[in-house]
Amino acid sequence: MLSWLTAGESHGEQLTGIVDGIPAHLPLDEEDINYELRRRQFGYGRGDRMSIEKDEIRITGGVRYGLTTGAPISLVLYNRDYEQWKDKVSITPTEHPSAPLTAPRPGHSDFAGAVKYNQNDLRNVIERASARETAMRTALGAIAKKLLSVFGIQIGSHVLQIGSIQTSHSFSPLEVIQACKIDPTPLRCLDREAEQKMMQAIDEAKSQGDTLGGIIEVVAINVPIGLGSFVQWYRRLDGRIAQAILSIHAIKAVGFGSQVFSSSPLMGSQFHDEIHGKDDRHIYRATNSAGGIEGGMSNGEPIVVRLMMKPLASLGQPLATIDLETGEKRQALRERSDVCAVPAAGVVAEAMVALVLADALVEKVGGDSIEEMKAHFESWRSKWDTSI
Ligand code: EPS
Repeated sequence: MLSWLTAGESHGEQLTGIVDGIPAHLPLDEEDINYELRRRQFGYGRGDRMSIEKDEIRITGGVRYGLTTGAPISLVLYNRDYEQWKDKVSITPTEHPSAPLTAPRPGHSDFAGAVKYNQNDLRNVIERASARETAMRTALGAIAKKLLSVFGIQIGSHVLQIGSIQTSHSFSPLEVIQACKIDPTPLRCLDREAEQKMMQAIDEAKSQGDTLGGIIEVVAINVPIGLGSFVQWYRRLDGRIAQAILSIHAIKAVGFGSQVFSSSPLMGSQFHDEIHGKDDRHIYRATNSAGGIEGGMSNGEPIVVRLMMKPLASLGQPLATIDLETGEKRQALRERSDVCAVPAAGVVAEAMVALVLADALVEKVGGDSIEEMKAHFESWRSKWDTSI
């Protein structure tokens, strides 16, 4: 229903994005997207690159006089760092190419990417594999968020753990959404005491030339019942969200509901969410262990997704590797890196969840214009209303 693609390299001239399938007449301006780009750039633990980049989108197609036209929407994001890298990433052949990089970094795409694409300079892998690409995903996700907001669906995220430091209690989806609307805290963590400790842990890791990962929770509220389907494996909403989340750089695990990474599994009778009714059409659950998805479909409860990010693989103190040209033992090449990008990954995960939910919504109540979509949405939702 919706399709989206990105192109461009980390230090190339620009990132490019296209999303196709957004209906006509959605109000959209560059600030809607820039707001999300600023959220992604922010966060304690980012490296020097973030002081170079000031991400600002250009919409180059699919919008006229502030409204989408139904055509593919194309986006451009310039890399400011390109000025310093022009020669190293030149599109045209150059007389003085930079020396090839041949010492793959463990944990990165370097080794398998070089073998797969028959590259003898790792730069040809690193540039596209870089997490810089998530800036464009965030921009595409901002358009999906704008579409979802017309139907009351809102998405937010917060940080639950960095390194070994965890938040001391959980927060409701509504609290998470509200917190995302006000000034962000340094790590986008709702437990201020834990956040201070997390910042200390980041400082310590930085002083040791090391990196830290963590756990993030993404929530979506007012998701209507019945997005996704149980009838084919590839239509299941949880499967679609999981694939989208795991495609984000450095994300190693994903699950649904607040129990998902818990070390003490509950009995079935404790785990599952009993069904209650307020009146004949307002069904609700007192608990949400399912994370808002049962049988591959949204069940009307908030969608709760948890994801685990590994510690970044670019280390100040590089690990052992083999030089692919000489076969000799070496230390992995040192690239400039962030110490911790967990808060930024939360914003990227919101974008990916938004794209999947927008895709599933268009599939369920699609139309070529917002007016058509709204009419389909209202007639379908009039049966059940679970909005909060
Ligand atoms: C990244 C390495 C760093 C990050 C970058 C992702 O970039 P550089 O090598 O230029 O210092 O800052 O992330 C971004 C540029 C971004 O916008 O998030 C990597 O190797 O993936």
